[in-house]
Amino acid sequence: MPIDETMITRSIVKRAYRDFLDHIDVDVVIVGCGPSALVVARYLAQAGMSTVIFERKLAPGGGMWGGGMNFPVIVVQEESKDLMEEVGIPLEDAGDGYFTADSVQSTAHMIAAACDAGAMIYNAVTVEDVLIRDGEVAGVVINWAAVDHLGMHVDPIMIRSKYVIDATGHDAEICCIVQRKAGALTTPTGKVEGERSMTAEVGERMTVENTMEVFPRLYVTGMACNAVMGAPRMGPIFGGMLMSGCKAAEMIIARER
Ligand code: 48F
Repeated sequence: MPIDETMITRSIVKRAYRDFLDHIDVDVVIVGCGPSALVVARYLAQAGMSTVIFERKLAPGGGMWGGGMNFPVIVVQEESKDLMEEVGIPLEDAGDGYFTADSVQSTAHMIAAACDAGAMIYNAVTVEDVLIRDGEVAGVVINWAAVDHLGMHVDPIMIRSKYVIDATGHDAEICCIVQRKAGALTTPTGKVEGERSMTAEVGERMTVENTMEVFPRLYVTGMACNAVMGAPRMGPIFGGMLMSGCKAAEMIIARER
């Protein structure tokens, strides 16, 4: 068939505008697209909630691609094995309740599963602020990551949502913004407490325990939970990240019932 270049352009622009218009007012915005975001997005989309992820980098997947020090292998523990297997990730039994997976294969499967469930992922988009209405988080303010990167003076645009999830990892960026601009979080000091040094066992447990609503309609998942609550990091064991995403989805779905 003869190829018309303008048909390529027209097809991209038509579909991109249609999809973007569908994601301006949604149930859930997830900021950051690491492993915890991919789990929570999949469950929320499966539950019928309109769910959009904004990820600053070109590649969604956060810190999962790199395995441990770029050896492309991650570890999960027995309790989170199902969350890997249900999206078709092959696991190897490493003994004593530990399992390994290829980090690239795992990330690819998790991204595909979130998209297949109906979650929309926008890559190369930075969330730079939130909307606050009546003391609650009510959406986010976004811009192209390239605009942010180049320091161009271009005003952002706004997305409305019933819930925002901070899945930005170690920096807990959205919680930092909310604490600075909107008031106290439900942390001991009302502020982001800051992540503590590596203790894998405690870090894994606390990530799940710290998965919560930290400001009205702002939830936190994954590594950001420990950054916000002052708990340790845990390195390339990923069960806590996955279980945290699962818990955040359960909390929001239960609230919607
Ligand atoms: O850090 P990250 O992978 O999130 P996570 O789900 O997983 C943590 C693990 O990867 C690892 C670990 C495992 O034990 O400790 O670190 O908590 O992914 C966070 C994503 O958020 C993006 C960032 O580029 C990364 O891909 N991000 C951060 N801030 C913003 C953002 C922002 N303001 N707007 C958009 N994306």
